[in-house]
Amino acid sequence: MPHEPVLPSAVALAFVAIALGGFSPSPALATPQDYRFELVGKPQLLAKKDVIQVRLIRIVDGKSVANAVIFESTADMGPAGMETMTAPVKALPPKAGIYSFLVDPGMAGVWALHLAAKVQGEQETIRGTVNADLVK
Ligand SMILES: [Cu+2]
Repeated sequence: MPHEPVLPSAVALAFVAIALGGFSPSPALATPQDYRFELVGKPQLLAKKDVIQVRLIRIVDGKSVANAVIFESTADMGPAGMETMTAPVKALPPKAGIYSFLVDPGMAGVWALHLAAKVQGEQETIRGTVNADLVK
């Protein structure tokens, strides 16, 4: 029986371990370890309101999470230096990993959409923010 070389696969595994372990998320992420929210496309106008679409990305594999429950969504103009200016946000039904929010901005400009989500198998709440340029 030929001698099976085990070394190559062991080396490959070690590389994977180093690649995963060496990953350090940027300090700007609201959820330090595993996830981030990402804007999808440009916000769309709908009856003088804006529809913002986001995806929740699992950083380690870059895949979008389709079964998150986003239970909190707020908007403010923090990115434009107006933290106290808020806007009503209505969550729309999610579709294929895309989470949509209807925002009624008091003025045009860059708005922050703050989100809090529960993901199956994760103990902690996932929090994040996306900035979106909204029109009025
Ligand atoms: Cu403002």
